[in-house]
Amino acid sequence: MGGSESKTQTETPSPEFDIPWRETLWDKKEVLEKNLREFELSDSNVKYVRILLAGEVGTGKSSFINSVNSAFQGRITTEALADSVSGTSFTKTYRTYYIRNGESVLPFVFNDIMGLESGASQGADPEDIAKSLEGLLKEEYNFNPTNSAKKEDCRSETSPEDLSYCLVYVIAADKVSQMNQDVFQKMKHIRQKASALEIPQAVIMTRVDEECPLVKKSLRKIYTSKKIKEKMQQCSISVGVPVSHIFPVKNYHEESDTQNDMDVLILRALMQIVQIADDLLNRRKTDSEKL
Ligand SMILES: Nc1nc2c(ncn2[C@@H]2O[C@H](COP(=O)(O)OP(=O)(O)O)[C@@H](O)[C@H]2O)c(=O)[nH]1
Ligand SMILES: [Mg+2]
Repeated sequence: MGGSESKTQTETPSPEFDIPWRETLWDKKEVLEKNLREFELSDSNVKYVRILLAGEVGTGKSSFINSVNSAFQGRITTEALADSVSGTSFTKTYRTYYIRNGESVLPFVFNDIMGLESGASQGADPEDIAKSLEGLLKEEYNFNPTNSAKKEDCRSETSPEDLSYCLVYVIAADKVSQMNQDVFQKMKHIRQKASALEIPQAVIMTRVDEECPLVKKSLRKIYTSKKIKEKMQQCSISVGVPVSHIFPVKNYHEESDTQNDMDVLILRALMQIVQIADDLLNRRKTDSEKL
């Protein structure tokens, strides 16, 4: 009914908000970095808080760990070995990534868990993810999609450093729409486990440059891009994490030097996650003092 005609006459809405909906201090990278380097955990008996990264293969988990390390070292590092051909290889071994800080290491560490692929024969067994939340998986454990960890793969006793203090879902902005029901089902299972353990949850939304041309051109458009906000809202609904706990980043993937704006988003996301993790550490400390 003349719909197409009237459509061509209406102005296409701008892809951009006039003002950013989240404030970002683009020129405060040094302060952010310093605050993270000097971060003191609320329990001085605990050396570090463990952050568990979970997500499908190819979402940028390894790239995020590398990007965090690169931001602190001031040069591109690839210790966590991101796969250049996505979708084919998995992180099969459970290992801890430390970030060097001069002679020492920073008070937060990462684990990258094998993909949350759909289908029973793919990805880590949700039981294994539950075990890693509880700090039970031994270092160098090899994930196997058809079996969960056996007794010999698990610790009989855990120290506070073995436990996870934040569960971070890594989701690619350009793949949110294609995420499969199976994956959400697995996430739901893990979320229930994390909630039972009172472990806070957050989302790192990667590949924002692939999703939005404005952002590809300038990362500073991250919070004025309507597309990115829409993706974050979509993530929030599907994963069940509030938008306030979703942090969009662009990971290092083809750059040869570190860049201020990429570092700012990465360090800001990290700061929020470390604070959330430390809140749990603080609660556990207070609870144990009450006993
Ligand atoms: N353009 C772009 N590519 C990314 C970003 N993060 C990761 N990648 C690429 O996405 C692919 C998968 O990343 P990877 O870290 O191996 O994912 P993992 O399987 O979750 O560990 C690699 O080709 C990365 O270079 C990003 O923020 N932007
Ligand atoms: Mg990986």
